[in-house]
Amino acid sequence: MEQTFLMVKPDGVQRNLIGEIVKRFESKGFQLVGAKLMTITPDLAEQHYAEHKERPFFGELVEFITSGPVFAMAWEGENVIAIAREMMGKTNPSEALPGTIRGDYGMTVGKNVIHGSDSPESANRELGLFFNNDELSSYTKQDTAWIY
Ligand code: IDP
Repeated sequence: MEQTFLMVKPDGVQRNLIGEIVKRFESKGFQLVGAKLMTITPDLAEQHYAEHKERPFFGELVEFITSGPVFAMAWEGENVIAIAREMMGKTNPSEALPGTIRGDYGMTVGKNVIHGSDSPESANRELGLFFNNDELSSYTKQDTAWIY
């Protein structure tokens, strides 16, 4: 079963959106396998966003993502990486469709509420950056047979 890394960013935590966001992925049928409230260090932020190191907004991005606690999550399910990206909506909330998380709750690209891995490679890398193996639970939920 595929896994992805999702994270409620500091703006989402401050705006009391943790529950709403968890609810959307639970209701869809995905399974939570790990989660924690944490404050990202500058070092972890730079590793997480390494692909953007040369971009003009990199400093701003690192400053923002370390500015308060985030809610880091590992989710599991068929095709969860791509489907979670669809549920998040476009990077710029002004282009994100209503019904998506960014479309419903975001206003600017700098404060777009949620992060989600964009490929199996980044999911693997990001899960490894944020979680130790013993923080992820492998378990069978009773409703699985009613979802697949
Ligand atoms: P994604 O989060 O949808 O995968 P990426 O292109 O990987 O989008 O960008 C990472 C994050 O960097 C975005 O979620 C957004 O918060 C921030 N970002 C992207 N472009 C800009 C920009 O032009 N100005 C400020 N922040 C940006």
